[in-house]
Amino acid sequence: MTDLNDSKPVEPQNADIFPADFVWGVATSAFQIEGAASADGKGPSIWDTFCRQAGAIADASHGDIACEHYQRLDADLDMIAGLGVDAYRFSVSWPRVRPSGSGAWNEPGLAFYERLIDGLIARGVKPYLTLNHWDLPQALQDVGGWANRATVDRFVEYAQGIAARFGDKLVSITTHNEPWVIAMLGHESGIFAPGLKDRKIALQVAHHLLLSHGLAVRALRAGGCKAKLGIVLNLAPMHPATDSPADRTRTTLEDGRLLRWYVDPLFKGRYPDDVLSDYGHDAPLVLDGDMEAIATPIDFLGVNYYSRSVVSASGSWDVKTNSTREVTDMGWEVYPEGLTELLVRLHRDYRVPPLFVTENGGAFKDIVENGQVHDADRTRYIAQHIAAVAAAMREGVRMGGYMVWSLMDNFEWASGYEKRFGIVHVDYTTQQRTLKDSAHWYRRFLAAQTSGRTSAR
Ligand code: IFM
Repeated sequence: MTDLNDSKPVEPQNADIFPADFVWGVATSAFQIEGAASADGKGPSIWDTFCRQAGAIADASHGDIACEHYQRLDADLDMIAGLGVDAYRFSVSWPRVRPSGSGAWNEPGLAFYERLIDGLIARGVKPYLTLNHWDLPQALQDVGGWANRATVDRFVEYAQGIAARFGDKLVSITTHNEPWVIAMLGHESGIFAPGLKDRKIALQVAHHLLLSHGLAVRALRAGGCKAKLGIVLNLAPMHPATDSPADRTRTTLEDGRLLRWYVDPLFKGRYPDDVLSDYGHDAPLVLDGDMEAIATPIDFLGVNYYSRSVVSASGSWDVKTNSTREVTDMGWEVYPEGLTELLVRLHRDYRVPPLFVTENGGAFKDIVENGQVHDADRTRYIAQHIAAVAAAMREGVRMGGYMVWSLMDNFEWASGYEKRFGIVHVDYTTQQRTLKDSAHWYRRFLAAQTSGRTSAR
């Protein structure tokens, strides 16, 4: 399966492991690719605002143009279909469809997503929609953003509006992408929008995100929505740097902050006691009924996996000096067995519905040579992680699908356009798309899967 030689066909060695209905996909998000930041009535999002803050983005860039996906929709849909994927995971820009986050809806914005969804279906690709991939309408931030409980109600209305318009056509709706990132990077460290630095606010934001997720799922179900409903978390196994009690204790706490703080409420209806007591006065205000709402059953859990974390009480473990592994351009250690470990743990410790790897991929430095990008590092990364999913399935984990992050190079948040995760290269001057070797490999791998499925029947 990890045959990376372009000239040889990829052997479908996993055709017996991945069932015929296993969903293979590619993923993107609205702000990172669409551009058209103020076209056709779109309102500003918190990321439009954040990008204007001096020093916020490494290359001082923004999302005004990005990959011009808004203007190049049809060609991009052809490109997606050409990869042979089953599904495309994309997000809706809330301020494109409801510019102020409340009040009037914006028909041209809705029409764009209608074309996207219909275009996918016409090409035989399943639409997997995410409601919130971080681009909150700025108008809602102006009245407190996710720290304001009223935003929970606005989100439920937004979810209902999208489901009413597109619900019948969608295979899957994700409420939030990576609530930990929104809460902690956006409100505690402040390195992401909206750029606040207050842990108490961050934890209230995390609670409101989880609450809005649960209430939206309830509302969509009550409205008869047929799409599968779930949430996507960024997770990583945490390993202690040494066997010392201090490192191990710290690892348990960090695991609680990243994983258990989200997975326990979703599947056990409570926050973990050890983390709650560590947060002390910063713990969020939780009202009667909130935890029951958060634990509303879901149809799938999405896992975004990139690497493990190694934790030392003193903060002294550094990937560059301590790891013998390959490291991506983000400085993240390539650690595929961590994905198996994580999926198996979720399966064993929680009553989880089918799991999807909703994002997985690597940023590597790419060189375009004669219209080709020989990204053996990225290809290897993806192949190793698909093998890690297969290993989890062999241990009994119920897996629904796997999606590469990302379809194409795009705006990598605080890193701007300097980091490239795409299996398709984007020349930001000409907007030319070039399939990298990893895209060709993925296409061949999927074709081999399909023929494996066909011949197995
Ligand atoms: O680009 C991001 C994506 O938006 C969310 N998950 C992680 C990716 C890589 O950093």
